[in-house]
Amino acid sequence: MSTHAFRMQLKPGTIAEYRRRHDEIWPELAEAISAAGIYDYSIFLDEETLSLFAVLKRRDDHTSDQLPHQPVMRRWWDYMAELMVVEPDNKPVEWPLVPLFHLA
Ligand code: RM4
Repeated sequence: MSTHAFRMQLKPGTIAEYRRRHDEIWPELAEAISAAGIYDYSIFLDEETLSLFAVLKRRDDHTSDQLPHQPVMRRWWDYMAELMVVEPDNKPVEWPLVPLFHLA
């Protein structure tokens, strides 16, 4: 297992809608994420900057590289694109976060 973290960015005025859509996350998307070996996945919001901090765990045999090729992932990204800063193909821009400290 390893912990992976990255930052994403919301567009102004989207917090409530972003939260609502995640409260109602599509079961088939949750299943695809879980089948890729990802678990304990949280997203935190900095209300001042609208930065989103994603923190998740990946099994050693995870296949998260394959997730962008899954139709359900692409549908979700298309659906979320109006709320987030995205790449030209609607994948959210992900800025890496560097691990600095961990107290187990
Ligand atoms: C986020 C973003 C991420 C996805 C989560 C579930 O808004 O689309 O890529 O992993 O939702």
